[in-house]
Amino acid sequence: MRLLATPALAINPPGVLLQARSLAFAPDFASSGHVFIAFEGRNGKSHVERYTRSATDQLVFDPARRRVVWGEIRVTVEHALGAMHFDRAGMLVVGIGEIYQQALSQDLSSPLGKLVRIDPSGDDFPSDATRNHAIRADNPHAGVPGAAREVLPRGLRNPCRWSSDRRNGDLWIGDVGNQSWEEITWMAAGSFAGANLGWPYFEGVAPGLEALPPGFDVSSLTPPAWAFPHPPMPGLVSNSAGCAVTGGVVYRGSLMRAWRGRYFWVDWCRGRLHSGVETVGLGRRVLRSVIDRTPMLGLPGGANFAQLGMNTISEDAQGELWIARQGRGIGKLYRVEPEAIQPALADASGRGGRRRRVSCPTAS
Ligand SMILES: [Ca+2]
Repeated sequence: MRLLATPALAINPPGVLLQARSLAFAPDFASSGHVFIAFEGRNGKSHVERYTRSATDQLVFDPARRRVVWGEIRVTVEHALGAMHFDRAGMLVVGIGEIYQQALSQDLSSPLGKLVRIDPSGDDFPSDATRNHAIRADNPHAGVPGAAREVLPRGLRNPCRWSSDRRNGDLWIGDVGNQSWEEITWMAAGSFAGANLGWPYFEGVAPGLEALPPGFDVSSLTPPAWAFPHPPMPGLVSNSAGCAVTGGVVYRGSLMRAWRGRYFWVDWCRGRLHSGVETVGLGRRVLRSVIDRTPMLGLPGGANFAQLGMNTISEDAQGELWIARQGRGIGKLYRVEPEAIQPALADASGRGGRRRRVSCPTAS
């Protein structure tokens, strides 16, 4: 593997802050050449845009062939657009954080604090130049008056990293908590539309920032499959798993057969890799046998990635695990291999001028 000297796409007009958040290749990329990019910038707002491969050079995208899919989404730097993936129906699903206004997570008229699902090939908002996408009729709020028709599950704080199990389509969401708990939620395919994950009424398994409304049916909420508390402040010196979850993936690769079917995630604050076994117990979807896998990674001197911002754990086409670490001069992409973790692609750092760091969770 080698890093090409010329970026496939540069979208950073002079003087405009941009911070890439996520990208997704169209399911029909081989024929369409479409790639979708979520980024923030332009007066503090975030955008999903589509770019198309150059007709003359297959290794680059043509900045002129740009289509705004959803623009001008008001977010904060910390809670912006997150992971973006296509679902099995070919719809684009994006995680969006709230903006320190907790009530928005429960407000169906807002896309913030939600996962949203859009059809980027159409336009159901012809009078809105910032919304150039269609809504599938099976979106759970497609016909709800006053609701943002894109909304899937609500009640999230900062779902910046989530994934879909390639084997069965189950959804796994890492939701970054506020001051005390991190949580991971597992929902079976087909069950997550319209679900409510509970923020700001709950933070992990603890009471959240807002009291439950009178008469609210707590049983209607989807509880986390796993939650872990932050370490005592200040410092990160306890055995806590961390303070800003970087949601992961269910391993379906072949390099580490014993790990198949386990859910792997990391934490932005402590930089440790964990795994858990998915199971259904007492009517709930939970993780059990949670193990800190960091010592097995064979890092020099037994080190981990503490404080180094592991902001993505994902999978490749073969289902193998990759971890990205952010930071100017230290940004790297790693592939997890048996008994070792090998730097696979060096220098994905901010060096080089225009490239910006890719960030996701922060401790805030
Ligand atoms: Ca439109």
